[in-house]
Amino acid sequence: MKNIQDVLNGLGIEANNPGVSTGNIFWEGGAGSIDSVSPVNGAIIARVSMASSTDYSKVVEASKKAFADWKALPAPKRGAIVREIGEALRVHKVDLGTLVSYEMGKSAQEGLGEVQEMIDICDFAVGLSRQLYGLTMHSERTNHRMYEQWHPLGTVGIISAFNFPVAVWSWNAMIALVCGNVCIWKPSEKTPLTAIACQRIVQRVLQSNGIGEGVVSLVCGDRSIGELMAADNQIDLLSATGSTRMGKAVAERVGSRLGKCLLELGGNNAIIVTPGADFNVAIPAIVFGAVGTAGQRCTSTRRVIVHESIYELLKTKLQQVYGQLKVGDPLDEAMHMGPLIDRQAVEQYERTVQVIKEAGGVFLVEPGLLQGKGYESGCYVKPCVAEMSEQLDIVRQETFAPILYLLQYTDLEQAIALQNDVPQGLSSAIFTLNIREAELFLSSAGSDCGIANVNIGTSGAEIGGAFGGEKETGGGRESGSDAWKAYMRRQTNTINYGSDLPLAQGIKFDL
Ligand code: UN1
Repeated sequence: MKNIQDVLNGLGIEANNPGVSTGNIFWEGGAGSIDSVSPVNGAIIARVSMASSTDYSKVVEASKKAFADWKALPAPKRGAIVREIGEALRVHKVDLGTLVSYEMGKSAQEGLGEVQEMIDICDFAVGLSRQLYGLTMHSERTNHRMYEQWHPLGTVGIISAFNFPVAVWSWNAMIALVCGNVCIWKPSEKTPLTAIACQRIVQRVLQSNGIGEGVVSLVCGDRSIGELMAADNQIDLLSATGSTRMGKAVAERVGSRLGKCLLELGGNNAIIVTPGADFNVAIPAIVFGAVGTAGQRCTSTRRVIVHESIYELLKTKLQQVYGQLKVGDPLDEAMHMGPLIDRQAVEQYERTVQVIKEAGGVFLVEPGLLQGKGYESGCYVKPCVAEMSEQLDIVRQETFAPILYLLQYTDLEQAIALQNDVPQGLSSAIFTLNIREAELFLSSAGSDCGIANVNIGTSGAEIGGAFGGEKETGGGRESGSDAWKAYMRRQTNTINYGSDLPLAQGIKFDL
């Protein structure tokens, strides 16, 4: 594993970092500064200055100026720039992945995986830049042609969360860019350094291609910057990832100006394990889903709904596997799980554990705070499993921590009802070798989530599909498939190449 100082040097991170950038130009924000603290060991990694409202206004102004030139560049040429960003990410993959692990706390493998996800979305976006297809329709009128085309929106604001500090930005930014938009990123205050590292990587690509200020901007700032974005008519689309509480505030504010937003909020993802499930795939899927990223993915597995006939067997297996899990320094490849993001997250974990106990939940794998050597940051907790006799309120809430709930079912309809009976609707899975069970789960009578998998866990989606979910998850779709349409405006065009003016619906209007 590389020395952290070398990683920071390789990414252009200094002791004090300007937190505002319009692409090539970086400047000190006027709203003080924050320290980025690693949950791995509690060390201050570096300092970042924060944007004031004046800084924000300057960035928006630059983005508005940049839009005219950027959208005039043919889409495949925009794609060629994104291709170079993908190449630059390949070069910096290890450094950026390591910084993701160090600043956020996810395992080294997951840090690398996150950068791979960025590279993949760049590749996807490059192909997409030649496939921003609209439909052609047959007009009901003689000598008329109808078609639709997709135009860029303008400035896309991106608010990202700490758990995927760089990948979720890239899903939005790379697609937005090939679609002809300019973008402004407000990263999580908990992970500003990975954002600065990305901006530096992009800066070099923009510079060498002579792309001016305002195409790709960064504003490190607190929630007041997010509020400015939500209220700002000049933000043509606001894509926000985070808690349901944040998403509701964004949706209300953006809605009141009839603006556009794209929300990717909380999940409360369940795996249904049927009597015929193959435990060799089900068990690792459950455990990776529950403890990967220390349970801090939107797609983390929070509930396992198990058929009564295999309940005891599954319990024993889970106990065995949890007993082997190693929690510690995520940069150490031998560890399965790193720390939570900060002590507030630990307090939330402890509060949830307390509520589970009070509600009569029985811990099959005990929770607890890890202390002593290697755990000095105070952010390490034990992944735990609680048996619940019913789906109580606490189970229906999303706690961003490695807490897994076990529930029993008797028939599949009941399991599906339990799985759907939560406010969130992001990801879901069933483990079965029975085609009737699988198809019922995937049918309209089955899972109500944006993602529904068979013999695959709830987390770890590929970029090629549209990512997002229903209900309190916010309804947005990002990443692959035709999610790009949210970043463009559709225009329907009807052209009359004849010398008469027939009206639609056969209406007569004689002069
Ligand atoms: C998130 O948790 O916000 O499917 C994103 C996954 C990842 C992305 C998760 N590819 O788990």
